Amino acid sequence: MTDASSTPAIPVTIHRGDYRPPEWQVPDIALDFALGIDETRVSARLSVVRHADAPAPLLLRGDGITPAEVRVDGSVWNDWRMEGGDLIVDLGERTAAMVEVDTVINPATNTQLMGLYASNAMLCTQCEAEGFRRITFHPDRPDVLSRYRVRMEGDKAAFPILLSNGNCVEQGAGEGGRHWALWEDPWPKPSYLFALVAGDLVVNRDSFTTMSGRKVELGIWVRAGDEDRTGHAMQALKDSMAWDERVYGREYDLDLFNIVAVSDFNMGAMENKGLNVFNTRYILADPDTATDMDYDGVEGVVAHEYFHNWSGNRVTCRDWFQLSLKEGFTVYRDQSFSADMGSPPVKRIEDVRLLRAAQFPEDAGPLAHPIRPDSFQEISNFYTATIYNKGAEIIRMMATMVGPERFRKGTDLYFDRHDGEAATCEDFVKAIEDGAGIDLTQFRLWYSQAGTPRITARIATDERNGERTLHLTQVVPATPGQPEKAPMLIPLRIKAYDLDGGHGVEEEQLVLLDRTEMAVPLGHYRSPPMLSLNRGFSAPVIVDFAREEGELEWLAANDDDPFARYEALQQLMLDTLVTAVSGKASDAGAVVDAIRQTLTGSAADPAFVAEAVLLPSEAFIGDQMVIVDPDAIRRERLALQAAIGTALESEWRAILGQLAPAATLLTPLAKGRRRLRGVALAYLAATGMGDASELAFGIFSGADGMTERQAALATLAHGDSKERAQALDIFYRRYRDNPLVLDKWFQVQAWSLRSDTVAAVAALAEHPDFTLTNPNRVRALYGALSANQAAFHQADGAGYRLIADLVLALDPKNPQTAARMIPPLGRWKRFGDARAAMMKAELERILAQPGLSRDVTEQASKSLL
Ligand code: 0A1
Ligand code: ZN
Repeated sequence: MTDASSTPAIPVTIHRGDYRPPEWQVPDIALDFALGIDETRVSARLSVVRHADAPAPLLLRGDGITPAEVRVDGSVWNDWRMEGGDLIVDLGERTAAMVEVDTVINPATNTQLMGLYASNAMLCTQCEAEGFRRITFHPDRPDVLSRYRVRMEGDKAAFPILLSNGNCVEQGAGEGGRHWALWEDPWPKPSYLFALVAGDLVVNRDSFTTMSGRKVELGIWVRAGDEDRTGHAMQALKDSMAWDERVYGREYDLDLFNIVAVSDFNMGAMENKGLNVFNTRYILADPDTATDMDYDGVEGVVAHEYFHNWSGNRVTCRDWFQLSLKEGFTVYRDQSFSADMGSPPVKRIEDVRLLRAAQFPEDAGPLAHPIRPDSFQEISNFYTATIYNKGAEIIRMMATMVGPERFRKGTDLYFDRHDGEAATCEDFVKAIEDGAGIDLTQFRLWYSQAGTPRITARIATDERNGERTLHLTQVVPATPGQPEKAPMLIPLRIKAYDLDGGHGVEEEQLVLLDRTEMAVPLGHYRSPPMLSLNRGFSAPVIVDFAREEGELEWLAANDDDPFARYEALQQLMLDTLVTAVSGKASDAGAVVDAIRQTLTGSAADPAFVAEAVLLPSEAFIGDQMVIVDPDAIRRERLALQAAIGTALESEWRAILGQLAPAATLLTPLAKGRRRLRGVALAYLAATGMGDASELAFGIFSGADGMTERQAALATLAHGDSKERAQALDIFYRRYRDNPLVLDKWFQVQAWSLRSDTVAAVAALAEHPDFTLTNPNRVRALYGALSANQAAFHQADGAGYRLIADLVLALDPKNPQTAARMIPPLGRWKRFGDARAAMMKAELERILAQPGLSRDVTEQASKSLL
């Protein structure tokens, strides 16, 4: 066996239109593992059945493995050959056969974290999307579904716990201190949902009784010492199970549900059938080490993976072009769940903020792709904000257009029709059409057209009679490979407020914008109506609307849709900032007044207030401009922050003067109050007031939990006080043995608004606690740097160089995580000629590296276009 990756020199492009049904199915598969950290022997028995009419060779995918022996129907078989990494077995005229292949793999040297790998002396698997082929030869495509029987054997001291999908049906002791277990999963599944875990783990056990009265045993498996930090994940799991029954009528279908937390993991978590594998950061939480945001992350990801049991596992994807079928729908489901568990408006604001931060730039850059892509080279590169988050918005729009009851009829029909199948996005849309009774012909364009639609709104007045008309236009921008676009169906929730007693409609309406230009009669208004547009962010679009003077202020204070209130205040801040950045005189007065109003608003939920008064991010300000000037944005944003800090000093001090809620209190109200305190501290610190560092240090030292501690540390990290150094040092010494908290220590320094952050990141990369082998650590340092606009775009190009160096160093170890660092370099068109030249030069330097992975090659070469 070799561990060489079978990456071809010239990446092959795979096209959605080339899909052909599999010629062979594998109804049953038995796997036998003789486990060892640096040598694991795998024997696979595949019962294969021909579906093609004529004889066809059996194509079994492989990546970095070689067959030790091939047997067919019990006899050694020589009619096979290798093609690239794949194994082609010639079965002659046979229509069915039992094919056995033995392989040997080395989990210890598997730094890609795909297939079977070692993490902290434990063995675990990651098979989505195409990792199963690194374990054994197999068609390894999601439309081949099999029943799995998994036997594993290993040293009992090293691997006391042996887990796989489904139920443990037998176990026993072997010779020489070894033991074994046999697991069976009754539900046919694609290979990407296979999982195995072996190691020294402890469990938090609980149970859940389903709506039909079946008792399900729940287990969360972690390393000894971590079990006390699994309570929140367990509660989230039980809440998710109950929610999916209540809201979607979906019941869990095995007697056992296990979750395992691993430290080295490329993504957030994985929905393997009955055995979810999680990044520790989405399982472990206690008030001393996790922020409120971390707690919410745990709850959301546990729900997401659990919901996949129906949207993903029971109904899976036909091919990887359909990835958004399971991901968009499941993100929509987890967003709805989290909204129900906390505050719906605040959750909506957070989701939209994420969409704008991660997906809009993707849709506007060289890597733009529709939620159902037409081609790819490496599927790992398509686990994107477009597939996930824009995908969720597409599902949300369907739900908005038909309402909750009809939407439920649609999803019921979808699950009924396709249970046990590998389905397509088209199958989902058809089920919603048929079940909910709606024509989605034009709406389907959301699946095929990339790019964020841009809407222009204008209100015209008929001077003779005071009739007002809303004129809407839409433009879907050109994206790579899609120069021309057709107009989309865009559902816009709108409401026009009448301040002056005309006869305007004051009810909310759902406008279905389905053409390039459209006129919507609003009725008669004596003075211009206050128009609330795209309420609740009903469509993932950009709206340009030249507003009347004072309109945004009015909406920020009075709109009855909280999202629209938030949006109005954000727009007011954006307008002020964009004016300032373009060198024109701007006035912070209106923003200050609107923030004051929001702070003192009577029924104000502190979590909502905290979100609403937060300034837009530097990146989002940049997104409003044709050519981004990161330094001017940094300067003007800090200036506005300081002005707001000074003008509302007593309000901020009053918020901080109140007692902080106990860190153990995790109610939405307590979380909201902590969030608002963090925002207040940041505003005060921005003023540079004499006591700001002391104040922050006081909060840092006095904090009884991580939310306040991290907020204070992050605030201090922006400055250069002696308290900054002290706090960083205290934090490091206290948490140096807790990897997840140490990630925060790296992260707050890379987030810093100081002018020496790039140099600081370069120095931190040499820190003894920094390592390229842990994706969380890499993201904490370098991911934070590329999210720090002015630092990443430092004028001398040092930020770009650092990221490119990282990509080159990481690619040979972990191409998937390396490739994820490239997209920020691909935004060169927006940052002016000097920066563009440097960014392109770094992309070219990456591409010049011999032996580059398919992952990085695809991202870097597309980023240059
Ligand atoms: N399906 C998972 C995401 C996931 C995808 C690929 C992975 O490989 C490293 C891991 C996880 C989800 O949506 O949660
Ligand atoms: Zn998912």
